[in-house]
Amino acid sequence: MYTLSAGIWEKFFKKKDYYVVIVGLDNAGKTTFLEQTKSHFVKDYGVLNPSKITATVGLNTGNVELNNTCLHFWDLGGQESLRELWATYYDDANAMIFVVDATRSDLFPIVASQFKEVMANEIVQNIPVLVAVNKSEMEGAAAAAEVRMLLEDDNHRSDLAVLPVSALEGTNIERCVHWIVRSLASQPLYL
Ligand code: G3D
Repeated sequence: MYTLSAGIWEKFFKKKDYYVVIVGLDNAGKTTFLEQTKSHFVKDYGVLNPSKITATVGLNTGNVELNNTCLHFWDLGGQESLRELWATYYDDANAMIFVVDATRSDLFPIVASQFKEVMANEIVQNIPVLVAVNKSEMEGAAAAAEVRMLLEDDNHRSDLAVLPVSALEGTNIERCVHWIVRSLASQPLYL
């Protein structure tokens, strides 16, 4: 009985920490996404200054608090040599954001094979995954539905979302973060 009430208390009232990995090819906009997330959710963080964003060589981190949830973001470098390191972060990850540059359809075959590899990981199969179809404000950018078709293949999962975003302009950033929080909150309660 105690365990049950302690479990319910924890689920609803205790501040929860979750780890969210942000992956995607180099230049997809991962760091901009994280910076924009911080400027939306962290008080007094300041306005995003794109010229201060440089390529991710190792890891960028950022924390965002919403209600009783703290999201710890890890923005992982996307260069080919760094991609094999992504999996070393999955063990502790509770959710994933996979950023796609919607303007680079020439890279879609690489994106699709990278996504397939990521989704084949057993840990990733059990955490919510949000595909941020970035740079969607640009003329000629692929629509989210097109990217969904490209990536979905046999991934018909309910905890997979594909959303158009503009990390630069901040479009849909809040929606993405709220989707992550909702998906994490609806995970089963283990007592
Ligand atoms: P990465 O962390 O995935 O490597 P970055 O990518 O966040 O460093 O972004 C790479 C480039 O894409 C940056 O431009 C950045 O301003 C741009 N970018 C990121 N998000 C968007 C977006 O939503 N729309 C547009 N138009 N550009 C975006 P530079 O010129 O600094 O390389």
